[in-house]
Amino acid sequence: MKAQQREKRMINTPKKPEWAKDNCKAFASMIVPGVSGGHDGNLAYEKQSNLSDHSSKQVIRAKKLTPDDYVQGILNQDRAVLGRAITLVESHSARHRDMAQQILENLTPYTGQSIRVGITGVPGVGKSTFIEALGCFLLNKGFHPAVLAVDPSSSITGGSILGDKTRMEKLSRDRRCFIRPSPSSGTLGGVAQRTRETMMICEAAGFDVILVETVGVGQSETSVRSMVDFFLLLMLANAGDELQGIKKGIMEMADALLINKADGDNKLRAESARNEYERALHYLQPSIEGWKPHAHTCSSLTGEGIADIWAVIESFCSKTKQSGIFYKNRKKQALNWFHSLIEDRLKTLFFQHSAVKHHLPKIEKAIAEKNYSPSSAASQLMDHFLSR
Ligand SMILES: Nc1nc2c(ncn2[C@@H]2O[C@H](COP(=O)(O)OP(=O)(O)O)[C@@H](O)[C@H]2O)c(=O)[nH]1
Ligand SMILES: [Mg+2]
Repeated sequence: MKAQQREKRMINTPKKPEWAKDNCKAFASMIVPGVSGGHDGNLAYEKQSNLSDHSSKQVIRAKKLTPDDYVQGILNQDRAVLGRAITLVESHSARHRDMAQQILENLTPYTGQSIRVGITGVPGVGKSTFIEALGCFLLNKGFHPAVLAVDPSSSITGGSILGDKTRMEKLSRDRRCFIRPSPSSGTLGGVAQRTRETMMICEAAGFDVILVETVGVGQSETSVRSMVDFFLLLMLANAGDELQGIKKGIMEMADALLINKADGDNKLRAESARNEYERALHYLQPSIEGWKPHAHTCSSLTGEGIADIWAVIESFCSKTKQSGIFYKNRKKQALNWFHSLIEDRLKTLFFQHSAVKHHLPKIEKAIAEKNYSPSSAASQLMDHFLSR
């Protein structure tokens, strides 16, 4: 009876899960009593013999893992620990984040050995199909690819890469490959940060090619560019003018252009588009010092051109490693990441400050009504922040 009352109370009391963001109020479900054991990345299903019957029924009890357990599990390529470590990285709970930081800190010496490739292009260009083709090619060559995504819109779409798993059928079934959907909520900065951390964990677990797909349209290209060695832009032959317009800025970030769907009737068109893009590239500033981007064609459906584009990526790596640019870029990326983390944290600290929260609405109103100049308003708010 007592247990029933407790259960009823739990069901009727809305509860915000620990991993949720502070400002999140609404939840579609409530916490209901479940099996014993916690949530925070607990692994290890401890088998317990059933007391009363002879069936092989097992009670699943989660065992808490220490940061050391996580580190060892990841280094031992234990996929269950890997998945749980990533869940920890993606959590919004301060306790989980602290633990994740500790794990990442210990894993740092084991990271950085992979080739990091970013893949971008408009929706429908064939990114996921291309990743399936390239991933299978890499598996055959003895690599262990991991596929990640940066998709700030996935809180709306529900994690696009999951839907994409149908396009990555072979890869998602292969145990040598690891596919992780984008973290399901947060700002672009937050999503990108978690993807970076997930990338580090994957590297420590022995994945040697990390393929990062940009899913959201817009700024995710810039964040993916800033976390990969090689940035590949997939394009279509015969794309409309307005599409090419959008692409100019992104074209400047790319280390290679790849006209996809060069098959069947489209093959000739793809070839002439390649020539056109090759001319356009001539006028653009290369993104990486000492590397001249070129346009290529491929068919992710037939696999034609996949080996060639991998050869381009390998040649990029060997050339830039030889010149030292590869390592210089990695260092630059790490420093930029560090600075953007500091900026993010300061910003959060500022806007969460009680005096700032108190004065902000009045000051904003005064600016809107032109009673106050934005610069003196900013100074005043800063004084409030620093005074306490
Ligand atoms: N003919 C042809 N179709 C392709 C090729 N690559 C992708 N597609 C098709 O294009 C559509 C969109 O592909 P998808 O990989 O989901 O694109 P994404 O949105 O960029 O990830 C699908 O119907 C694919 O089958 C290709 O190389 N050739
Ligand atoms: Mg896709």
